[in-house]
Amino acid sequence: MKNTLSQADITRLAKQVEAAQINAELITKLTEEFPEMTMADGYSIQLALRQRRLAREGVRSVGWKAGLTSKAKMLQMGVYEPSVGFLTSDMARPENSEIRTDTLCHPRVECEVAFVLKQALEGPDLSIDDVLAATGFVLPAVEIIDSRYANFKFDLPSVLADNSSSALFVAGGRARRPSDIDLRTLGVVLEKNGEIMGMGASAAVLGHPAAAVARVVKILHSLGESLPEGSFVMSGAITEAIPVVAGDHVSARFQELGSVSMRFV
Ligand code: OOG
Ligand code: MG
Repeated sequence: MKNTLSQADITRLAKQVEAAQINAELITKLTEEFPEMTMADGYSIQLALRQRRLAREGVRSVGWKAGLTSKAKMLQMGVYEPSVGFLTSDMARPENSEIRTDTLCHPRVECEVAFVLKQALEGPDLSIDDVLAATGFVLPAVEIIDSRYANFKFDLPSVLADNSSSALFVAGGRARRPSDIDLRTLGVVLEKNGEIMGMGASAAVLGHPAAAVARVVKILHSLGESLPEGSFVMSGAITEAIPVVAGDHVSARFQELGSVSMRFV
């Protein structure tokens, strides 16, 4: 991957995205100012953003998320390359809690299988079995994504710089050992206000959600990062993301893993 931006521009753009995230303000795609921006530039901005986040009082790293790992998501966003984004402790919300929408631009919810690692993972070429062997348990999760770009429209370098649209996440349901269930064939139903908005099966995510975790590790390897023991990794949305507004109640029901619910206020 090739970088085209100077360190000064990376820092300036990271501050610009950070301000948009904090103030829930939309910005224009970074590629309008820098049309030559590459994936490597996008990730350099994301890593600078992460350093700034981790420097805040009380914030610690929780793990990473995969993005754009299902056909439904790729088609919805028009971006056909899986990505990663970082997850920090300030992004976590409890199950069944009220989630404020006034701190977000235009939130959407996604249902994802989350992995919690009992062993570190590192390297460019891990298999599904490597990931499963290192997984302590899996959990159902909902990611609340929120692009800082107008109309949720972006290109790959711009969305990477915006931490792959990550905002908040809720994990819950029932923790299961990966050896006790077939992680490839889990059905999921996403409901908003009691109405079914999306449904799918976990194989929608790169054929197996553990393949998405292997992809996260491969991307992190190229960035000089890895997953330490204890990492929480979300494997990417199984269905399309669904917009939410104040007043909405969301439940993601997963076969074998129980459900995760929240209310938006
Ligand atoms: C990018 C993030 C995608 C997923 O699970 O596919 C993502 C976006 O759609 O805004 O988190
Ligand atoms: Mg997601």
